[in-house]
Formats: sequence, C-alpha cells, structure tokens
Amino acid sequence: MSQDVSNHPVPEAFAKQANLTPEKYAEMYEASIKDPDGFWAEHGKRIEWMKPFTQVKDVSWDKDDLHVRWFADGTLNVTESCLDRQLETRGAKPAIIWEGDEPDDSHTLTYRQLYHAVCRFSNVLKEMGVKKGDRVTLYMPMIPEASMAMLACARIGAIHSVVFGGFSPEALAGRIVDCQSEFVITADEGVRGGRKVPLKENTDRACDLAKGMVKKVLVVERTGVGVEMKDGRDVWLHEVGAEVDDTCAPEPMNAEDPLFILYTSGSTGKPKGVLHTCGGYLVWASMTHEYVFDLKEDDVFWCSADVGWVTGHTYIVYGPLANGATSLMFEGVPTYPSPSRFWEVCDKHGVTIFYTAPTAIRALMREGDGPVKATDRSTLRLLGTVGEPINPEAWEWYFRTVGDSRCPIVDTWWQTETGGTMIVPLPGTTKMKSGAGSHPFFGVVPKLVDAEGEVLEGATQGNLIITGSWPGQMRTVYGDHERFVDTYFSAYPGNYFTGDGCRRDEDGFYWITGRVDDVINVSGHRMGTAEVESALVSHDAVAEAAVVGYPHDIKGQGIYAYVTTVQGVEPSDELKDLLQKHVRSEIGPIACPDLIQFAPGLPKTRSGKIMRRILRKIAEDSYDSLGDTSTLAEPEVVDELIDGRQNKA
Ligand code: 6R9
Repeated sequence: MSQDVSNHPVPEAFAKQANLTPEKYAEMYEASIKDPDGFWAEHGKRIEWMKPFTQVKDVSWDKDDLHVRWFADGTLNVTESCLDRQLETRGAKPAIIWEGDEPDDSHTLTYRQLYHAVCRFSNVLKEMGVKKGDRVTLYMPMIPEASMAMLACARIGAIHSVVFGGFSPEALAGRIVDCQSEFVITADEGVRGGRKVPLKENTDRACDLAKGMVKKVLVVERTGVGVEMKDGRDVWLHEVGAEVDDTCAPEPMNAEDPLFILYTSGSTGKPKGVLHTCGGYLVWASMTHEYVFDLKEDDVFWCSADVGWVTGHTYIVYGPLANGATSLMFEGVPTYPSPSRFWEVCDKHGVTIFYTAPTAIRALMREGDGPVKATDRSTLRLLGTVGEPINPEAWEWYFRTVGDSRCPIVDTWWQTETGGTMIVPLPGTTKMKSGAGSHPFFGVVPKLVDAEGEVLEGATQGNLIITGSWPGQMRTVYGDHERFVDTYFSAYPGNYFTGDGCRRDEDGFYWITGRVDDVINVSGHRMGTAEVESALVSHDAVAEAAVVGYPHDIKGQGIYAYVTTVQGVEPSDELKDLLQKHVRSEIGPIACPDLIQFAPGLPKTRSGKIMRRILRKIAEDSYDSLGDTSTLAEPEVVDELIDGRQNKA
C-alpha cells in the first residue's frame, strides 16, 4: 500500500459535537487495559440484567483448558434490553425503518409495534414446538420479519442460525444438518434489485436434502406468489400469528447460554458454526455501536449489510436496538433502480450515519460523481466501512464526494468471531488516514508477530493477533470445540490468531492488509478456497482443483480456479460454464469462480502439496517473482500455467 497517504484531521464541526475526545479515548482505553475486570464490571451494566452478574471475566486461552466466560453468573434475556426497556421512553420512536426494493415501498415500526410483533412471533414459535436451546435456521429476505424472527428466538431461548438468502439449497441443507436444526423460518420469495429469489422453493429442496431433519417450516408472506405448503410441516406466519397473544414473557437465560450460531468460512473444511452467547455479545454489540458511531438519540442509523452476515446481526439488529436507536433496513441493492439509490434513501429517511462495504463504494465510484451529486445527503454526519480493506482511492471518494469532506469515516476492522468492532478510528478521537483501521477499541490489545510467533515492535508488518479476551469473543465452534482451539489458538499459543496480516506505521496506526490464510474476501464476503475446491471436484469432469484469490477492481478479490479434468474429458468453454453453474448450485453465486484455467497439472512439492504461493502469483499476473521453485516435483508445469493464464494484464 502506498506510504503517501492523506492525513485528514477530524472535520471541525464534527469534533465540536463528538461524544469522545482524544483525551477521553486515551483515558478509557487505559482503564480498559489496566483493570479489565473493573472496566467491564461497569460497562456490563449498560444492558438489562434480570439477575445482575457478580463475576466479570473468567477466561483461559490455554489450549488444554480453553474457555471464555463473561458475566457468567448473570441472568438476562437480550430482548429486554432491545425491546422492553425501550418502551417507557421510546415506545413511539421508530425502531426499524424498512425501505423496500422498490422506492415507493417503505414503512416504519415503532419500538412498541416491534415489541408486540416479536412477542407474537415468539408465541408462534412456541406453538410450533420450539423450546429453549433448540436451533432455528433462518433463511430470510431483508424484511423486518427477519429481525423479528431473530429476536423471537432470543426471547424464548432458542438459538438462531441465519443463513444468507443468497446461499443455495445445498449450502442451506449443510448448515441445517450441522447444527441439527428442526425448524426453519423463511419467506415465500425474496426481492432484490427487481428480481425474485425463490426462498421457499430452495427451503423445500434443502429440507429434502436434510432428510427428515426439518420438522416445521414457518413461512412469511413477502410477495404473495403461490407456494406449495407441505401438510403438517409448513405454516404461515400470518395465520398462526393472528391467533396468538401479543405479549410473551422473556425466558431467563444465563449470560453464557448460546444466543446464535453463524456459519463462516475458514481456511480448511466446511464452514464452521461460530457460537456467540447472550451477555458478553450484547455488551460488545451495544458498546461498540454507541462509541464507533458516535450515537445520539435522534440518529437514523443505516447499516447496509444483509442480516445473513455478522454485520447485520450486530449493527442492524442487536447493537442499535439495545441502544434504543432507529435502525434502517434496506431490502434492495445499491444500484437499483439507479446508482443514486443509496443516497436517495439517505435523503428520504434523513439518515445521519451510513455504514457500508468497500465493494459497494467501488461499484458506485465507477458510476462517477453524478448519481451522488444529484442528491442532497446533508443529514449525513458519519460514514463507515467494513468487510475488507478499503483502498485509499475509494476512501477519498467516499469522504469527499459522498460525505462532502464533512463526515469522518470509521473503517471498522472485525470478524464474525469477534462479535463487533475491534480496530477503528473512533470518530473525534484521531486524525484519519485513508485506508487505516487505526486504533484498538476499548479492551482490545492487538500485536503483530512473525511466522515464528516473535512479537514485532514499532513500525513493522506481521500477522495480527489479539492478546486477551473481550466480551464479544466467540465462545466455541458449535459442536466442535477442538476446531475452535485449533483454528484460533494453535498458531500462537495463548493468543487469538485473526488470520489477517497487518502493518503498523510510524504513528502507531494499524493497517489491515488482508488474509494470510486460505480465505479469500470476495465483495466483503468470506470464502474458503477449500470450499470452492470441494464444490469443483464434486463435478464428474474434475480430477483436481486449486482455488486462489486475485485482485479485482470492484470485488476486492476475485476467485481464480485451476482445474484438471479427468481422463477423457476435454477442456472447453462449455465445460467452464458448466463448472461455474455447478459451484453456484453447490454453494451460491458469491462462490462462483470468475476465472477458470484448465491445467494439465498443478505445481506440487515432492510431498504432493499444492504450491499455492505460485498459483497466487500466476493468478495475479505477477509471476516474475515466483520465488523458489526448486522444491517442485515437476517445475515445467509452471511454464504451462503461465502460458495459459486467464488474467493477462
Ligand atoms: C465483519 C466482517 C472478517 C474478515 C477479516 C478481514 C476482513 C473485515 C475489515 C477487514 C480490512 C476492515 N475485514 N473488516 N479488512 N479492513 N475494516 O467482515 O466479518 O465476514 O467474518 O470477515 O474480513 O480479513 O478477517 P467476516
């Protein structure tokens, strides 16, 4: 990354009204590190407890006794923080502003309306037989019922597992089976960018693939298209919902009882079920939401993520609602019906804080300044990004063109595993460098290490680790604690390994450089190369496949697949098409390889390990610096791969 970066002071008008100052940040950060127990004992009180905790932190990162517990003797139900406690002073305040796919389709739910809707939803789940501890899979479009379904699960103590609506029936089935979820909540169809997504049909197929695992399917009517309802299994929300009470007592939960599972890709194997629990997660979600976004009572907060990702969990649902904020939920896409849509929605609803992904910013930047300048955007006061490193050009465009140089940008680095923001330029506390994650949030101690685990000091580059627990940390991989220990705590024993590379500059700012493992980041979505490879080799024509990322102008990284066909199958463009379709149906469109190169062989070490480093270089079209190829079994395959490369500059 270029060293020649712009330094931006905090815009003056923003600084005047900011909740934090540089001094306040320094003071709170120091307190959070010097006395974590004292710090979190105080801030743990920001959420509603049925029975207050007396213990704060009970954590061991020793791999033989790895456990993470926070506030472990407290009892709560997270929906009391998100709903019940808001009723007294915020009953009539908008909780959710919903903006549909079509610009003339929107409505608002007040906290009181949301409270009753969630209670009804909870009673419907009870009628269906859902009990505390049961896993409930959500496969939903971006409609308020998605938030309601999450909160309803939480209210009755069930564990939700939201599966992104863009995943295929196969991917959905895999996640249903992994957590043995007998219940699915879906909609007849989803609507995005003028197109329909057959969610119920996909669910039916997933239920078949899950072979009798699913006992009940609750269906929300979104478009009213006729869908088949299976007798005894499928029920309509509007039918059962009409007959139940609109109040429902919240289930008392231990702070460490599971709140949700969210599947995410890793460098090996199938996606893993990241488990978050009630107490620590909610403290982290609400605290980061308040401080990262400089939250004020009258803000209209818009996080443009999908609830299928962790960003949607923490910053559409749990963080904003626990803080009594107004959260905008958008069903559509940034470019429909026009590339002005994001900014038109900001104007329509008076959005003050807008949070999106670099990939969306780059896609809109490509359309030029016109679609932005056609809108007013004067209500905006803070902008945010998440999901992948933002390149300085996109940062500058976002800052100048979208924010008229008035709004600070919070570049929030975090992961599904961390529950909420970890590294961020907290607004009002620091100058901004375009593209820098900047500084740790309260309670977070990042360090950079080399491959041997040696801690690196000063201005340097290395692998990013976190040296101590924070309340929002994931607790385990659902059903596979070993995998949790192995994945995060074996590379640098006693520390949490993030999987990211990072640079620290001479001013102490952290710059996340991207994954250092076999995870690629496509449009801000995490994809394990192993997953795409196994989808490819599940096709009859494929003998072997290796997948790597390569730089992509809009998506950040694109997916590049090297494929060796089985004996007797000739490579062809038709086969490429077939393989792309195959991956779409095995995982979903986001996993579809952008480029496929047929290769007679893949470069391997003599012990048979694929040399990914070389494949990455060829995919990047930067094979001048291939490095040491002397350990290759057959060095000549490299020349053939270079000749056949698909990404020629
Ligand atoms: C929240 C979320 C996590 C991975 C993470 C990193 C990348 C996220 C980033 C960022 C640079 C940022 N990442 N935010 N890289 N700057 N502001 O995205 O979670 O889907 O689990 O992805 O995304 O590589 O390790 P998740």
